[in-house]
Amino acid sequence: MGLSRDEFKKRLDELVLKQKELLERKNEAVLPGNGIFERYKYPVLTSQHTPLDWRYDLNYETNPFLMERMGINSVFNPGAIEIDGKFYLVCRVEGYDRKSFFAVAESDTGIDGFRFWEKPVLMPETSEPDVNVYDMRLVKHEDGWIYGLFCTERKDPDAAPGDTSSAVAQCGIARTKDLKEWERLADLRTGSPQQRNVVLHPEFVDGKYAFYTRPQDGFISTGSGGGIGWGLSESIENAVIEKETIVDEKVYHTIKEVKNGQGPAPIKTVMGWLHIAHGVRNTAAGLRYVLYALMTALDEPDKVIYRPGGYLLAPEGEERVGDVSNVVFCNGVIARDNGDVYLYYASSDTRIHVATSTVDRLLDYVINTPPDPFYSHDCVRQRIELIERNREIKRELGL
Ligand code: M1P
Repeated sequence: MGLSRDEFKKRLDELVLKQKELLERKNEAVLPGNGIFERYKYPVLTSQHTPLDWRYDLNYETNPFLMERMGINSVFNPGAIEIDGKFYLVCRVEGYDRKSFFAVAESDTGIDGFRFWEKPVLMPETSEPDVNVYDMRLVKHEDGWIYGLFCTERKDPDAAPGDTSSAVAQCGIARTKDLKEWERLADLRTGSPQQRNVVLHPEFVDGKYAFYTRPQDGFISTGSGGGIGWGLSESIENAVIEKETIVDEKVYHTIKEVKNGQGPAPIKTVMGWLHIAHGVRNTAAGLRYVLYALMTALDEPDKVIYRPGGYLLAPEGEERVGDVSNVVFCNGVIARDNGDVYLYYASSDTRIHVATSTVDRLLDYVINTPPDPFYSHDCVRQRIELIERNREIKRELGL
């Protein structure tokens, strides 16, 4: 029973060749784009980019059909960081068994050529094992460490008998110097029953560690909580937020009417802290996740100074479809010293894409995009003003 040794070798060669083609595929910007950012033709990482030896038993004796023994379902929601000119993504990788874990992939270009390191990250645990971990936000903090904040999920101890899906989400914290050795710290403690989308601010504020949070009552629903929160902690080893305030709340009949959450750590610019966040609205087809931007004051990172209306990036084409369709989610961005910005976003909880822009373009977007007027009538007025301003320009341009 099983393949002959020759057939086994032939099948293995085919698998290796197919993956080589995928890994070496060059990416290209989709032009002309919208001027704010460029999307790219191909995702930068998918489940098929994971090494074959993570999925196949390559031993003829124990796997004579050369079957995929332990499949990878999806690769998404990566934290991102640049170290010595290289692009690193700490991806959320989900096995066929539904468990997520972290794995590092690196690239020289940031738009293609991402390769996973030999093994995924074996994240140390606290005394209370994580059932699932996901969505790491990487932050180079001014204290000298690289922090990875992520969601740690455990079964809800108060779940009713027979309820095998209720979970409690909290913020796990780990730190590293090289993305290889990780020191796990105590989970963040706040007054909220649940936390997701917690992000460490890169600088001390009033001499304390500062966190963007997302207080929520339930696992999925934010209930009376919600909004991007903010809190300070004396310590990072045993981080506790005594007082949580809301920086950016969810708002009726907007792209963030159901919930929202901070994306990656904000980018420091001359004009303020530039934030990418996600907003969630309800539809008959379920929740729709889009990305939006805002800016907070340099000296008060919890005070919003620009709030462009509407979304920055929404799912398009194949991005719309996946395990959790109609979702884009971003928890990783790289802003280089030359002002180039690489925004890593996942589509439909399935695969990772990149969009490129610059700090200058994003500043222009955040500062000059009109805020959401919240009423249809005012939205029309806003658009008519644009049309009228364009009338003369169009004449000059001969349009
Ligand atoms: O499925 C969409 C996203 O749902 C959650 O985000 P939020 O807490 O804002 O609802 C997260 O589980 C995220 O990983 C996921 O992409």
